[in-house]
Amino acid sequence: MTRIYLYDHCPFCVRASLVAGYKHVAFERVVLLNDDEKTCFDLIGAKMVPILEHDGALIGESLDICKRLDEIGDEKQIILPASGLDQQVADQLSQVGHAQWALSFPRVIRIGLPEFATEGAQAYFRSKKEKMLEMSFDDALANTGAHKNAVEQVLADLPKLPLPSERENRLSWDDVIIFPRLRGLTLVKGLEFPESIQTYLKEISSLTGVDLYFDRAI
Ligand SMILES: N[C@@H](CCC(=O)N[C@@H](CS)C(=O)NCC(=O)O)C(=O)O
Repeated sequence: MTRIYLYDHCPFCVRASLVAGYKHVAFERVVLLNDDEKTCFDLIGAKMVPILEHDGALIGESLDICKRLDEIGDEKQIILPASGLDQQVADQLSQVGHAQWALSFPRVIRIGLPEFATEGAQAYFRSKKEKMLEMSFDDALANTGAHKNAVEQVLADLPKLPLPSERENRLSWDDVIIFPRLRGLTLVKGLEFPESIQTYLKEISSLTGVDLYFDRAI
């Protein structure tokens, strides 16, 4: 039995979903409510997802989960090695980390995701993230223009991301880091992605079955 406990919006969980999808691992997808602390504590002793349960063993770190999924999945679905691009992109995006949070946190509770199906789950998330942002969700939304500009400048400066279609439809370990950091931005209506990044996101999405939020953007 293979089961992954996750939140749909969580970038660390997306890492696991990418590898599971690409490697054709059959698993039960358990989306926890964001305020469900008990399930996480019972499983791994901390309020943290993703959590992989496989053959009675539990793993609570996303990259360890990805490695395990790589081992148990379809061996023909090779994941190409990391090239350093993952770190470069992560560093560039970190320059606008706060603006990225300010764009995505107040929106992600409004698009009907299962982890926010109750008012309690939404309130739990809001309270944690408003502290991280040091501003209310209302203020974050009111400053959308400035946050968008900052993020768009960094997106425009990102290096060219190799496409799966350019390398026999292979996923790479760079993609496991890069795609989850960009996916959350697809729920920001009107945010301008360079054409090449849009193509990258769509190709990785169709290769792995991990969806994007463009159709629900607000
Ligand atoms: N080091 C962990 C980090 C995972 C993580 O930070 N997960 C977030 C969700 S995005 C979490 O569970 N935070 C606690 C919470 O949401 O209450 C990993 O890579 O697996």
